[in-house]
Amino acid sequence: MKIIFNVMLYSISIFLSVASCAYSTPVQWTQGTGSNGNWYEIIDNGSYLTWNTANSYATTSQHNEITGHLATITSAEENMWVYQNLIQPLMTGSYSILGWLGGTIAYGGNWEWVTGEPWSYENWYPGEPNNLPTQPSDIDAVTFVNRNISQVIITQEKLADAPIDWYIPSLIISYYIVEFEDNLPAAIPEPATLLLLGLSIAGIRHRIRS
Ligand SMILES: [Ca+2]
Ligand SMILES: [Ca+2]
Repeated sequence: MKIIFNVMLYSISIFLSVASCAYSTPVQWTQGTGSNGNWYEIIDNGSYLTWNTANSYATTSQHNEITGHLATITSAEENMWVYQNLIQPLMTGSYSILGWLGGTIAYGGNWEWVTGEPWSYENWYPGEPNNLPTQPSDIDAVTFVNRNISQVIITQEKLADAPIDWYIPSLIISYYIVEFEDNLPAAIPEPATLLLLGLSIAGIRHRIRS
């Protein structure tokens, strides 16, 4: 009997999570300075989700046969366009809209976008980033911050950092923003890959000479 009850509970929780997950329609950035033709979508998971889960959902989603990734905000224009077209329309109640983006930082490292695009634009909310990794196992990620408390919007198009498993009941990160682009720059090889590549080229040269 207990097993059946557990199965029922599990089924109900799956149903609830599916039913509360709200998909929007991807919107294309076609006009204005910096417009890149990419599509963007904000998805409300309906409940707390970690950055890893959001990243996995984003990289397995497709639009027009283009695979998505968590959005990368690499210019003031992109920052404002995403804010005005995806986030602002949702700011109708006195609640927070916190959505994962595709930026992370590891302990002792630098901020990186999941696409390998250069980290050259920043638009931090005052006081951010303030959750930088303090342990070798820590990774933090970047999120849009839009808190609308008591009908007063206290933050707008700014970004903040948060631990990838951030969970505070009053400030749940339940959204994630996906970007679909088919003109991604070629990924920059990791230093270790470059070293291996260099060694194998050296090996080929050696064999050719000998
Ligand atoms: Ca981008
Ligand atoms: Ca923070």
